[in-house]
Amino acid sequence: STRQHVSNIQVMQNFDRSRYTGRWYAVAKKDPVGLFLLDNVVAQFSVDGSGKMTATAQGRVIILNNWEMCANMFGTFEDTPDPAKFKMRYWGAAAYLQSGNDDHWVIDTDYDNYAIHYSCREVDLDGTCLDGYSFIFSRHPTGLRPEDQKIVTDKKKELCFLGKYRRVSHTGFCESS
Ligand code: FEN
Repeated sequence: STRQHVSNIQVMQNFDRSRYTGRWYAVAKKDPVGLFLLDNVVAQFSVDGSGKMTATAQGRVIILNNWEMCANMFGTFEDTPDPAKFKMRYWGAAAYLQSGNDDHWVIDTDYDNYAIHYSCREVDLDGTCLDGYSFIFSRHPTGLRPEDQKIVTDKKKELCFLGKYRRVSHTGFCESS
């Protein structure tokens, strides 16, 4: 397969942010370089009265001295001319969590079962993605339905992240907080 130019990646057509609201369970992720969420990742998207999208995310992290913590992250989204492409400013509830500003693209979703998210942080001189991350989300805590798995595999190939995803386990670690 050929390497994909970030600018050529197809995103969700006519993305409808209100249908995207609510809870999404990460079932797989491709990690970026550096600090991130380990597992038990659950995201919650909202749209406020003025139509602005916001989100929260939880996930397990291991900080100094092997302390397991549940990280509570917040994100606000800035619109772009493409309705499926956002700029996300994110930060953590705790000071030790890194904050940043990432692209946030919705590649594909049926709103009711699966969603494929993509974020390239660093584009190489040749236009391909050098460092980025991606989440496969499900509405179901049990994972993707068999009928959605082929769609997701095809999209992973398009993003050139096939084989780089890891399953995200849900052990209930973040459920008490
Ligand atoms: C996303 C969608 C919903 C909203 C948000 C999302 C992105 C979350 C990100 C999390 C980053 C976590 C970090 C953790 C960290 C896309 C799910 C907001 C981008 C950076 C450590 C680990 C160890 C340590 C310090 C900090 O900072 N972890 O010692």
